[in-house]
Amino acid sequence: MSKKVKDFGIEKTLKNLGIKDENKGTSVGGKYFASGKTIESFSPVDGNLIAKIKTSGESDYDKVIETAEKAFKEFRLIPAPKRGEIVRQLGQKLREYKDDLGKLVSYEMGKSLQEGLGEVQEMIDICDFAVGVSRQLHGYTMHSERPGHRMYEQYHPLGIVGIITAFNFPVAVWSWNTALAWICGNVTIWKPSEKTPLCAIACQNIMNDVLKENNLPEGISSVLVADHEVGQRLVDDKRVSLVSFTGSTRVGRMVSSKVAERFGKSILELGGNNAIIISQDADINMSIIGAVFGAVGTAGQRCTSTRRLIIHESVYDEVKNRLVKAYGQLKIGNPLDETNHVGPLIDVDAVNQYEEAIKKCKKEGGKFIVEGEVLKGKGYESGCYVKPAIAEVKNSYEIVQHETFAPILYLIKYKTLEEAIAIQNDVPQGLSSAIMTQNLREAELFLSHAGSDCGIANVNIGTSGAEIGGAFGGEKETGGGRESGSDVWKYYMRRQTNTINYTTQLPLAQGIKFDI
Ligand code: UN1
Repeated sequence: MSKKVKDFGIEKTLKNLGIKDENKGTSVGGKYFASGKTIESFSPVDGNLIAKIKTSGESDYDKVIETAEKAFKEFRLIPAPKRGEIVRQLGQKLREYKDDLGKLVSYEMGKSLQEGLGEVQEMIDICDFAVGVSRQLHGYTMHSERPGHRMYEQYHPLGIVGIITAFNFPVAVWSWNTALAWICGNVTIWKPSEKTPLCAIACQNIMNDVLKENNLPEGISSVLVADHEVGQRLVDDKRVSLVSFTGSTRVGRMVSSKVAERFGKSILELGGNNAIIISQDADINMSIIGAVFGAVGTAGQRCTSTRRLIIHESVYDEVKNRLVKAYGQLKIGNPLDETNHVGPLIDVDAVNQYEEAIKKCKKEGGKFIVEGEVLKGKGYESGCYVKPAIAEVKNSYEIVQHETFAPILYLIKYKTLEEAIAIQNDVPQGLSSAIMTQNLREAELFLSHAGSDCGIANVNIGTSGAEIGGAFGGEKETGGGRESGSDVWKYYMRRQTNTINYTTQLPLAQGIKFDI
């Protein structure tokens, strides 16, 4: 471990979170298994090996599923508000571990410490939210068309919920799913990204304490650090009632069809290609802040990152010049150092994709007004640091239609708002969108049915940084799933309509007579 990183207290953080030099990749409650191959987690911050993990093998998988099935039989009998109490305790522990977990997220994934802490805050917030929802799992009551009958609907737990997450939000996405899945009476099995296994092990260690302190069955919470074949087993397994998948559109397409084939349920959070429209009536200061944070925050690796700016021709040059100036002031470096704005990409593969995208963009005619570059030299030894870039493009370029998980921002000029909205919608993805305007008519048109086709549409804020209270997700190739707030809990339950006859007759519906 380098001296620099020692200064940031990583060693202590790992110890506090129960991360050892060698870890076991499967944990069912407090029971650990590890019959698979060993993987290593390197930090993109300094390129150092953080720890080794012995992954889950074939035989571990069945043990996990069987323990989860057993736990479900018990857990579903616990009243929902009592399950909420378990989630409340998790939220409490996350408050205690916020600094450590936020720091681990920053060190293993590479996002800024502030964003790492923000991610843990999202976990705490979803726990609070889920505790409230645990007392509100309500269905409608309807008036029966038959006399002396009562009709209503209720929601029951599903069973095992499989959660497959990406590296970019290595802890929060688990919590959005688990907090709701648990209050709904389900048990969860988490298959985290192989790029951020230690974040997952740390979360599981925290949850293990909650389960132990409450004397609850171990199979309520499991983590499987394993390769994609084990992920595939979760997807194909009939015993897994719901698969919540966050990742690329390419993999999401396979997950979706495989789960549908066996009539399972899925929640898909796939790629985004998010734009901000900056109108002639925009507050330009706010627009610049929103655009820069949206494009370079998390080094452009959020699914909600701002990838396109659609700018009115009358303010185009002003916005462009101010962006160039703002990008010139960005400090790129160790994300644990709070004076830096931009940290590294997750790995060298991601750096290659960034370079590839720049090449493609230039080939299609894109004009870079802020050139991209892979940074070398002191502080950049991991090879994962890149310069955020800006290019003037046409929306129709193949590369602009594609989500590149890197800080490359595309500028597009427009004349009328209708044209801007058409450009904003003219991509395969439909996650997040925004308009910067002080004009009510423009804002309302953007939010209307003739406006943005995305799952998230904002006015005078950027595309990223969604609050947990709203339903999070998007349309088209983003997959149609919703996670976290609002009434999303319904995805984690099965719906049942009940009709009760409290008379001595058996009248049939639709006026049908059946006399014997
Ligand atoms: C993601 O990138 O997968 O809106 C999720 C945001 C965060 C969530 C992003 N709350 O940027």
